[in-house]
Amino acid sequence: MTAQEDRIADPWGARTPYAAGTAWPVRVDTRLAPGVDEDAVERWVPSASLLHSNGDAMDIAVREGRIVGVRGRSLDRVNRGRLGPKDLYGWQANASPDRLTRPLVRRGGRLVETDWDTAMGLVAERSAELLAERGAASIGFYTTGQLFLEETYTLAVLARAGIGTNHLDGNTRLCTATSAEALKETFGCDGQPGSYADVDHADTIALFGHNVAETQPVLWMRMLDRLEGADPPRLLCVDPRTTPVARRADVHLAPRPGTNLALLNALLHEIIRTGRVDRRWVDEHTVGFEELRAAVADCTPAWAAGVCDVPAADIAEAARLLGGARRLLSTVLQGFYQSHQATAASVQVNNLNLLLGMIGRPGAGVLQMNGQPTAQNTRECGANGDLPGFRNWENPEHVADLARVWNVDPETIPHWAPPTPAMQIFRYAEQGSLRMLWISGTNPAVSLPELARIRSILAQERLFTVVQDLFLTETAQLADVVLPAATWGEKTGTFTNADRTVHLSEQAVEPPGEARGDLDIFLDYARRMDFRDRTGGPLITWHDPRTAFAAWQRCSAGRPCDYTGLDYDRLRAEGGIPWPCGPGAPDGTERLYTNGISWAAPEVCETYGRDLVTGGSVGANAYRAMNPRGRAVLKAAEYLPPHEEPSADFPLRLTTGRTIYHFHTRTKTGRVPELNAAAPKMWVELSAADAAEHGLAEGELVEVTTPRGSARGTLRIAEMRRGTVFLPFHYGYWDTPEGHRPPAGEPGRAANETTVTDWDPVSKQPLFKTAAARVARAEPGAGTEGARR
Ligand SMILES: Nc1nc2c(c(=O)[nH]1)N[C@H]1C(S)=C(S)[C@@H](COP(=O)(O)OP(=O)(O)OC[C@H]3O[C@@H](n4cnc5c(=O)[nH]c(N)nc54)[C@H](O)[C@@H]3O)O[C@H]1N2
Ligand SMILES: Nc1nc2c(c(=O)[nH]1)N[C@H]1C(S)=C(S)[C@@H](COP(=O)(O)OP(=O)(O)OC[C@H]3O[C@@H](n4cnc5c(=O)[nH]c(N)nc54)[C@H](O)[C@@H]3O)O[C@H]1N2
Ligand SMILES: [Mo]
Repeated sequence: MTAQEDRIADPWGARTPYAAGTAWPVRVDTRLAPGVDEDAVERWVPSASLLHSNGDAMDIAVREGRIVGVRGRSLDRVNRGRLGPKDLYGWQANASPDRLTRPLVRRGGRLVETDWDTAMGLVAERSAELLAERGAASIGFYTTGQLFLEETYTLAVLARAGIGTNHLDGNTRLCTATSAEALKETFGCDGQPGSYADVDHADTIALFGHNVAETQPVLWMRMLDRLEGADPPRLLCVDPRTTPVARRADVHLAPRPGTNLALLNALLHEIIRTGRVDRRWVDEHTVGFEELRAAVADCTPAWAAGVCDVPAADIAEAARLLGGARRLLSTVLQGFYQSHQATAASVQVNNLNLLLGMIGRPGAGVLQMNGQPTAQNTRECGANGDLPGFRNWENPEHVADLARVWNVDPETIPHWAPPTPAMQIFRYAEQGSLRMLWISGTNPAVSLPELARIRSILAQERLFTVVQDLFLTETAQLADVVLPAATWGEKTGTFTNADRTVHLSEQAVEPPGEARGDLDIFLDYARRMDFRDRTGGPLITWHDPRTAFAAWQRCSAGRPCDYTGLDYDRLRAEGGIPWPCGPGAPDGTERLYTNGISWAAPEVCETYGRDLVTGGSVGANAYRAMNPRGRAVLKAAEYLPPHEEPSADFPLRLTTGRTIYHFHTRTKTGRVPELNAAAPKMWVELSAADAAEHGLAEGELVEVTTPRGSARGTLRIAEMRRGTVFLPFHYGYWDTPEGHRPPAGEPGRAANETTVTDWDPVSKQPLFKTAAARVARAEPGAGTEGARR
């Protein structure tokens, strides 16, 4: 492409069609600042995108100490040179004039600038006081799926073995907790079975609650290129909205939000009834078939049609499409993960592929997708729900092994209960047992459900809040200490995408002002706290990205996510490499389970599992009895209706999600002119029929209300199922006069003013995709919508 092609208007660019089983052609996408051409670039620095989970590899263009653009890396296995709109334009956010450049501390109710020593001194002092007076459980850490592996691992070590708190979780709990949990329930262990290369071979691709066109546009380019080549795959889309994916699908099922499990149970029923099960494969590699068969015996398409409001004939057709596949690639994302039976429904997608024997060979795989760029690292480093290296907190030998790696007493590492999930950490803060919360790389004052509650928790006097961010976000405005962080392009580290591909991202330019890399900040804290191991040496022995990476390699050695065969030089030269990469797999591993199931045996599994309906633990003994040989577990679950069903007062079903142009709370994309202009204002989506019934017209200011609160936006009439209202969750308040909340006494615009404090019982992921709501024309004049931008 030419450097300045308009990829806002044409997000996926030109097609490069290819046939099944052939290599995806290269297409190099470039974007440079106006007036800069490739010859004027002084250095190209290897990196990958930090604005979604796809891991699009790119080189950062540098001139005169500034980032002046990006170019896709043609050799990389993930993108072969392609970039999406956020990749192409997003780098401009780094140079925003309102980056934080100095630490801030709250004095007399106001945040004022200070130096690093004062700010970090305060954080360390407060930590030490709380440790002495109230113990480790009074301190919590809420981190992200957007830091580098080296940073996340360091945080996990200092929180779990330094402070000794169980209260460490990521915003990955909002994001891919269900991905991890669904993989653990089925395969005994986290780790993506499939590979993006499966797109090259699949004859059927099924997307479950996954708007890949907008959320991993480069992966969608790969699918589009297959669709336009010889032997195109057939496409199934399950989404209540007519997304770009739905438009290209051979079969589009648009279920009522929150009924995924009923639909999947019916698909499984049909697969079994029509004799499509690969019995040899199932007998050899799985346990639980008879239980699953019994559980779905009554789940006919006619039954599911009533629950999901999808024609029974369409369900039967989808089952035929899936059952007739020879190479089926299934993907799952937030339409499933952010629902009340999230894990139960996502596990049924695993079951679908397992019943058909569609795992571990080219084109036959499951992608329980990640969302954030480094969510995989948050999980594998033990900052989100598990111990580092996919160790099982319920298995004393795994805890002892981790204690050996860290040279600490096993009792130092909290393992009396599962690591505390984020929603529970906020509950402890609300109740007052948690007195310090260190938030890094996430903006909960916009992204958590029920924002009025979250704001009141964060604003409490008794809670000492530390926020580590690039900008003065809604959350930072409620903090006691704000630490200015360096980000992508300004620091070095590695991260791992949704198909286990590890990329190196190197420092290209200096961070603004006094901003410091997250690793530096954590290491500074560890030094001040003087954390020690069992023999009196420093707990944290590393001092920079390379040595942190080496420490993680020791922790990952022999584990499913083995990184021992990787190093920075190799990643720089070769581009992305998928783990495990170590003895036995020196060049990395394209897909897992090519030789049967490997990490489900009772001694090695990451979890003994949970009941999919209640979330209750299975326990070691029951697991051993059920799965002594370590096969994949076919777990069944009964459908239950969403907790908040429509009523006379709230007749619509509310669901929320994303647009291609913005990333989350827009701290980066809202500061990029092209991306911001593409979607500058909060909006509300309704079907034409619902809009007409309410007497509402396109472009009107409307208000969506649930029992929690209201959000306002401009009405967009969209193709979607009747009775559903959709809100993008990107719009908070940082660019409004109020800064962090709606104007006093008035409705806000953030989707999460309306969402509910509730979660999936198994993965503990909050429900952003099911609630009951009503819509009305907004009173003129009021509200933050329309303010400034
Ligand atoms: N442009 C862009 N890309 C991103 C991000 C971003 O903010 N912007 N964020 C990244 C992150 S962290 C994540 S987690 C991913 C998320 O990526 P996706 O999961 O693809 O995105 P969402 O829009 O949250 O939800 C996907 C779809 O679920 C549908 N849906 C809603 N309710 C239901 C339901 O009950 N059942 C079914 N089957 N579908 C339902 C919605 O209509 C929506 O189209 O995107 C990543 N990529
Ligand atoms: N209603 C609704 N709510 C949702 C969702 C939904 O679909 N609907 N999706 C959920 C999902 S899947 C996700 S992932 C979350 C995302 O929610 P958040 O994590 O709150 O969203 P972000 O805007 O990505 O926040 C990341 C913050 O980290 C900062 N940051 C970026 N890079 C760095 C860095 O290198 N270092 C540091 N220290 N800070 C950095 C950014 O400026 C930003 O403030 O939202 C969840 N909330
Ligand atoms: Mo996410």
